[in-house]
This record gives sequence, structure tokens and C-alpha cells, in this order.
Amino acid sequence: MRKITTLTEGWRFLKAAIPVDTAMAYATQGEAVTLPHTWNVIDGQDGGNDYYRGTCWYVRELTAEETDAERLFLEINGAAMTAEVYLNGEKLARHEGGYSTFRVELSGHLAEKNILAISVSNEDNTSVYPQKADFTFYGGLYRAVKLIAVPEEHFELLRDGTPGIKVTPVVDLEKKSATVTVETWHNGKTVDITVNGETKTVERTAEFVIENVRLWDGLEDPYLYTATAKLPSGDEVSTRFGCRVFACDSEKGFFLNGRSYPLRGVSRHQDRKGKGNALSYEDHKADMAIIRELGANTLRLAHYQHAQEFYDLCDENGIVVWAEIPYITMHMSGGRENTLSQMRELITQCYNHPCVAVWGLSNEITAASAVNEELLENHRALNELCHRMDPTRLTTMADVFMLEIDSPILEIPDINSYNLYFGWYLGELEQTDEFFDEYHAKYPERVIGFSEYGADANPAFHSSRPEKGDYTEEYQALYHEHMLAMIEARPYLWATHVWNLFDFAADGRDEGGKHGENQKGLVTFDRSLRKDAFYLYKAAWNKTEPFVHLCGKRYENRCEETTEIKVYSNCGEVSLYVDGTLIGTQSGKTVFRFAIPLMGEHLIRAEASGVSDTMCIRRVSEPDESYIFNKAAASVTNWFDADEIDPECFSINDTLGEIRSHPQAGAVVDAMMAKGASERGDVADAVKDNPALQRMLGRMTMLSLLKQGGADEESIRQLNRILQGIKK
Ligand code: GCB
Repeated sequence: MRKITTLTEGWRFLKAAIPVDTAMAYATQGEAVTLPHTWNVIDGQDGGNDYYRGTCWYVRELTAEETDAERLFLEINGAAMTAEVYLNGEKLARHEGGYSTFRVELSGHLAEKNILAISVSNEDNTSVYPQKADFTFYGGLYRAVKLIAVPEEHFELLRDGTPGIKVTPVVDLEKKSATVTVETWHNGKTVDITVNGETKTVERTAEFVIENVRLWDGLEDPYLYTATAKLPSGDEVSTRFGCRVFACDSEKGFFLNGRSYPLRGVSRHQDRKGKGNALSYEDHKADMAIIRELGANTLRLAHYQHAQEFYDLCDENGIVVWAEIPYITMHMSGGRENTLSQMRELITQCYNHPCVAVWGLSNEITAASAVNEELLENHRALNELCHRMDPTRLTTMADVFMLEIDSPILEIPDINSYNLYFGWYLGELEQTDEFFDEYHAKYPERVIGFSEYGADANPAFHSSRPEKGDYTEEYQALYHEHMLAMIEARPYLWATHVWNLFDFAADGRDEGGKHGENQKGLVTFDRSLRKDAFYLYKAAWNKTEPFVHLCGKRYENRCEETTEIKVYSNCGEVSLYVDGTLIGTQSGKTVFRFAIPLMGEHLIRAEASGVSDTMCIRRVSEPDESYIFNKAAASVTNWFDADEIDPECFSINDTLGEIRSHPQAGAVVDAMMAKGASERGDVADAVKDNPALQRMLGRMTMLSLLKQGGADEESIRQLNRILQGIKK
């Protein structure tokens, strides 16, 4: 018999790096908290990059009833980022890594009265990942803490947080059968293992054959089997598993159970507004409901191991998962062992989940590190570890856009993926298309995916002329319309993941009208508002029932004589009514556009296959200032009318590449850029020395480069005047 007690109540919390003896004295005083808990719920979400990163204590008395066991283990499902466990002042364990489960044996150290004290630290250091990344590293005991009481004879609990049971199903699609190997770890002699109604008594490992196997078949039928193992002592473990076949093809993309199954979905960060990473099961379920509504069939669970409950939800809902460790942005010479231990734990703890398709080795690791032998060796070691522990799954990596496609690091994982933000941080939307076309043409035999893309949007901001960098809901929607079409035209992309499903905390950010948030989410941080771009993907992916969405509901006050009404729908035909009158009916796919004259206040209704959506908009004489984030940049849009610019001469509308191909015009911009570079130091050097980046910059217009660099109106006008004086 195994008894599990979740230690929710009774904790005292102390935000101070004090010695254990002092901390223990707080077992009955100090701030009372319940778990899950993070100390960065406010300061980690409000901007300024000033959240508390240090050591805190969680102290609790254990009752006699709680400690009554033959063998007693403490299970911690998430202690961010490092933790030390003390019982009655004696240090029993240290764990490094904030996202995985670990266990500590308490039996043998118990006394009459027992005080458990756990110090947790999210202080910066040079050996535990993550240290540099675009999200808040919340500190705390932010998942469950449990006591597990087991008999003397029991399943293994200590090694890398193992579930004690490992199930490997191998499916024969032709024979419609699966061979299921169940391995167990325990200190007994024999074990009874049961799968699908059949029980075998073995020492450790048993093999079963399931005929007429019901497959775990993605969204359509994510069927789960259960394997149970029981020792004579009564200790029992069980796990669900799924029988499925994943495969990747460099031309045809991803395959599930022998059929083409393009993976199209989103990434998820786990945190929430007002809660940080201290989530309830209800929170996880609510996230999954949004994912189902969207119609995504894959999730990249970024950038670390997520809660077991969430992988369970992915199993149950047929979502194919990319799982990864937080080896991110910057390689640390002292962090090699930590990358390996976090990967060991990830695989040990997530192995049985049928949803997991790939192990991600790292994310944008060359953003702040050179590709040198040390980095390559670390990746080879991780890759080998994955293959050794799990020959059934592929490894992958999320590459930063400026990583050269012929870099040797791309040859390490089984398949690859790029994070590209053309059309947001840098460059134009179409450069994404060009990037993949070039890659695929150069390496037709390599499997490539699109692991991140997105644009920030604050749903308070709106524009009829959306532009990169304006943070409007409309630009985000346009950006994703482009990407959706780009993806649909490239079936070889094995997986694509929008960055991100939800806005999330990045305390170092301060932009787009919000402090401390990355606003690339399709849904707001508190999950209360779906931005228009959410419905674009819903229209493309969710086939369950007809739906229609009117874009621009929050963009009520408009100035223009004729305004565009955009409708997203999964139906083939959409009708638009203005003030009750039918304006038009259009056939098409996903995006439907109507132009309507704006006179006063209008009630707009879109209708398709028996469903409808309505909104109200009105004509105003002056632009509504509350819709504009960057008032200075917004005025730039219309500076130059077409007739103001002489097309025979250079202008800021030409690309940097075109301008540089002319000696005189090139000298002008080079001089200007050299001045900018001397002000920027190492960043500029990194740009100068990076040929991939140089090529990309060459394709951008001078105007977009200047705006991106934050140039003011007068210097842009001045440069344009000079360029207009130079004949092409
Ligand atoms: C990336 C990172 C991700 C960031 C994202 C962004 O490439 O992998 O962690 O949040 O870009 O929004 O800049």
C-alpha cells in the first residue's frame, strides 16, 4: 500500500537567506502560505527586471500521522530554481533545476518531532539553466509537495524522479498490433504487471502483445491504455500509455500512424497573470480548453519541463508535444552537467506520455554564444543521452534566425527547426518564405520546422494601416495571415508553433504599453481576451463546427470614408450585413475581406452556415488617440506621398542592398551606419561580422531599418533628401 499526502497547508515562508537553524525557528511563526507558491507573483510581472532573485525558506512541521510509514519519501514537483532539503536541521539533498520532480528519502532521519525546512533559490549563477532568457524566472515551491509512504518493498523513487515503471509500445501498423515492453524498478523479487487485462509475474520486465490495437490517434482518437505493476508488499504504480507511430519526412513533413499529419500549433509558457507559475489543475485544464478551441494539434511546451498534469492533458486530448529543457540563449561553461541532469529528468519523467514526439536539446543557444567545440560537444552529449535513454523518439533544436544554415550544430539533432521573426524584430514578412525556400533547396534531405514566429499586440491598440512595430491587434493579425499562408504552401515543414499562445511575464520588457509582458500571445496573460489572430488560426484549424469571427471589434472609432471589414471563418462562404442590409457574399478560405462606406454608427453582422457574429463601429472625425501606442512613429506612415518621391533617384524606400550597390548612395548610408555603430559597440560588431544578418539587412528598406533603429523624424527626412539628390 502506498499513501500519498499532498502538503498544501501549514507552511511558513521567509524571504531571507538565513542559516537553517534560524529558519527552523520559524516553523510556527512567519508568513503562513499554502502551496503552490511563488514569491515573484507581483515583482516578476510588473516590469523593471528587478524581481527578487535570491534565497527563501519554506518551513513546516510534519505531524506524527504524516510521518507514519515503513519508508517515507518527500516528492517535490517543482522548486525553482535550486533547492536544499533539510530535516531537523540535517541537509538531506540538493536539487538543481526548477522544473522537474525530485524525491528525497526522509526515513532514517525522522525524530519524535520533525521540522522540514526547504531553502529555494532563484539567484543568478553560472551553472543552472536558465540564466538568460525572455521570461521571468519565478522562484518558489510552485508545484505540489507530497509525502509518499511506502512499504519496505517498493518501487524505486529516487533516481531522477522516476515513476518506477517505463512502457515502450512498438506498433505494427500492418498487423494492427503493438508489442508493449513494461520495465519496472523495485527492491523486491517479483512483480505482477498488468496490461490490457493480462497479468504477468516477472522479475522486472514483461512483454505484452495487443492485437487489434486501438491507436493513440491524435485529436481524433487519443486512446490510452494503462499498465499497472504491483509488488507482493502491496506497493503499486501505474501509468497510462498510447500506441502510435511518429515519423518525419523531409518532403512530406510529419506522419502520425502512417498518415500525413502536419503539426500545426502553438507554444505555451506556463505562467499566468496574478499567479505566476503557481498553478492549479483548473488552470491547466482551462489552458487546454483554449488549445482545443483553437484547433491546434501540437504544442511546444517551452522552454522547460511543464507540470505532469499538463502532459497528461496532452495525452488525453491527442496533442503532439515538443518537450524541452531550459538550455537557452547562452551556453555556460559550468552548466554542462546541469543540461544533462535536466534532460535525464525530463526523459525519465515524461517517457511514458504518448503525446511527446521530440526532445528539444536547446533554444536559440547561439544567440549569445559562439558555435565552438565546447558548445558542439555539449549538444552531442545531450543528443547521445536522448538516444540512449529513448531510441524511440527524435531530437530537435530551436535555432536562432542568425545561425548560418550550414553551421555544424545543425547536424547534431535528428531534425531541425528555426525561430524566425522577420516582419517583427527585423526584416520583412516575405523573408520568412525566402528563408525556408533557400534552406529546403540547399538541404532537401533535411527535416526542417518553424519553431517560433509571432508579433506583439496590445488589444488596446488599433490601426487601419497596421505596421510592423505598432503593437496593434491588426498588425498581429496581418502578420499571422502571412505566416499561415506561408506555412500552408510549404507542407515539408514538419511542425510549426506560433510564439506564443498566451502573453507571458518577461520582467525585463517594457513595451507596447505594458510593463513586464511579452505580448506575442494570441490570448492575453489573464486568458480573458482572445486577440483577432487567435480566430485566424481557429478558422484554419478548428473543423469541429462552423464558426465566424468579425475582426476589429475593439476598433470601434474609425476615421476613414471606406473601411475594411475582415472576417475569419472556417466556412467556404461568408455574408456581410451592415445595419441589416446584405452588403455582399464571398466565397473563399479562412480570410474574407469586405470594404464598406462609413457614415455614422453601424451594426455589422457576418453570417456563415447558420452562425453569425456582430459588432458596432462608428465614423469619427479625428483618429482616436487611445488606439495609438507610438504616437511619433505612427505619424511616419504617411510622410511621403508617392508623388513626393522621384523614382529615378534613391530614396529611403529602397533597400539597403540597392543603396549599397551604388558607390555614392552606399557611402552616405555607410557613413550614417558607422556613426550608429560607434554608439552601439559590441552589438554593432556582432552585426558586422555576421554574413547571414548582413544579407537580411540588405533586403530591408532604408525606412524600415531607420524606424527599427528608433531614428527620429528629422533624421529620416534628411537622409531622404540626400538620397533623392543621387540618380540611380
Ligand atoms: C525567441 C525566444 C523566446 C522569446 C521570443 C520573443 O526567439 O526563444 O523565448 O520570448 O523570441 O518574443 O522575442
